[in-house]
Amino acid sequence: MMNARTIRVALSSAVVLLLVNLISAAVAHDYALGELKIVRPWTHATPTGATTGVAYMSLTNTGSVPIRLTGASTPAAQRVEIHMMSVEGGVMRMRLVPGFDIAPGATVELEPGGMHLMLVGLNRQLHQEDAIPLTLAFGNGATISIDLHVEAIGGGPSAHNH
Ligand SMILES: [Cu+2]
Repeated sequence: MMNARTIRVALSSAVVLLLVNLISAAVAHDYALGELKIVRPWTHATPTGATTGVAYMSLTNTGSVPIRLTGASTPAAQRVEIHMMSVEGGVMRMRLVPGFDIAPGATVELEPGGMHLMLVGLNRQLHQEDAIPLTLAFGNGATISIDLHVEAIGGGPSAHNH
């Protein structure tokens, strides 16, 4: 039987565990590949039957030469496309691009309403709190495998429709 003291001990170890989890989650969200920093890669949870997902992250080039993202892939989808957003006649449209440069010292934000990675032909549902592996490929031939953290469903870019 638990008395007040054992409950307190149990509670404080739960708090410690929570902190440890929060810290490792924060660390796990950032990656580095040479001079490139990849911060907070994430995606939205998807409803049942969804065929596409969208991934976002922040890419910073801390080096002195441009870094070009040339593609991405994930076991969770048939392919990953790089999409730009543009406004044509007052309507937001997505445009497929083969890649983009991150200039020296620059940060490129992949974010709702802006540039993003489109997970086309999802072969599984993306559940909140899951980690979805994603491989990024660069112009110099380098690749890095990262995890997309799956955030809650909704709150996504309203202009995003497929
Ligand atoms: Cu798109």
